[in-house]
Amino acid sequence: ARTPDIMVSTWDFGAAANDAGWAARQGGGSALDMVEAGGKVAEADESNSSVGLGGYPDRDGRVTLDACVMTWAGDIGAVCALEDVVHAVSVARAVMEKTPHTMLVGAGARGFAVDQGFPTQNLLTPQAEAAWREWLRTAEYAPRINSENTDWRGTPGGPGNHDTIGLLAIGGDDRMAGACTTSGMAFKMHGRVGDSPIIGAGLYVDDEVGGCTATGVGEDVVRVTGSHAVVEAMRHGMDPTAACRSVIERLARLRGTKVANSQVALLALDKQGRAGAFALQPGFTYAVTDATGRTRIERAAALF
Ligand code: SD4
Repeated sequence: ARTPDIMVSTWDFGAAANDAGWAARQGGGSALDMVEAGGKVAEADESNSSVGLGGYPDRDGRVTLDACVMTWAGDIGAVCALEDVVHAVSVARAVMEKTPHTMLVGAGARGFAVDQGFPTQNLLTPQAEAAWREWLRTAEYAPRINSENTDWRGTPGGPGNHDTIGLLAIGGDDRMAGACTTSGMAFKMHGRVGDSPIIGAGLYVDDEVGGCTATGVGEDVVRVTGSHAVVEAMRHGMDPTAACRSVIERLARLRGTKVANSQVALLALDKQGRAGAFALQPGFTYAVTDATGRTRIERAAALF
């Protein structure tokens, strides 16, 4: 029997993304259309300081976006350090659909996007610029993941619930797709790339098994190729929550006290339509929209 439509995405603001994804599905869109539509909502939302427009810049004041997409067929596309183009998820999709390659970075990604007709704009909002200038005053230009005065995202005061968005959907044709899009760590070194555009780390989809997406400290997600590890755990029989938990526990064993103040959260959806998540730290939430079209916010359990 086919799995009813379902869509999940990271954090509370995933609810608005899921609404857009659901509308895309209602309009006859595929699972890929669902996750792209959802990612675009977060990218266009200026109040989200970790994705797209309004994303906090790197330490040189440049907003650089990372994104990827993956389909049921194993098609993948990604962009890293994309500047001046808000819909990084759509550029990632274009890399997948319009090039023989799977990843474009920096100036090459921007040039490709412009050639494809994507509009350019300044992504640094006054609010993000003010946050960066404030950071410059005290941070001594030192890139850092955690400190006593910043939250685990490196953001002074912390953006609360605002973070990278990862999305997974099963569309009416019973096929799964996923997307992940971010502006990365606030005030990172120029050129730094985290997990979000890395297939296997920030996102992985296997249509036989299910998919996973990650948020949090990208450096730590990459260490365990978090999303692929979760999918493999599900392949060997774990449910989504247990699979996410097993990978978080493995990261904690591997890194010990080095991850004591870091956040990594994993969100998985299996091919039966079961969603689950697990995080290093408490506070990770995700949005689930089920076949009735209703969205609920779930709170993940955490190791610490
Ligand atoms: C990264 N995982 O670039 C992303 C960022 C994130 O704001 O989730 N935090 O490491």
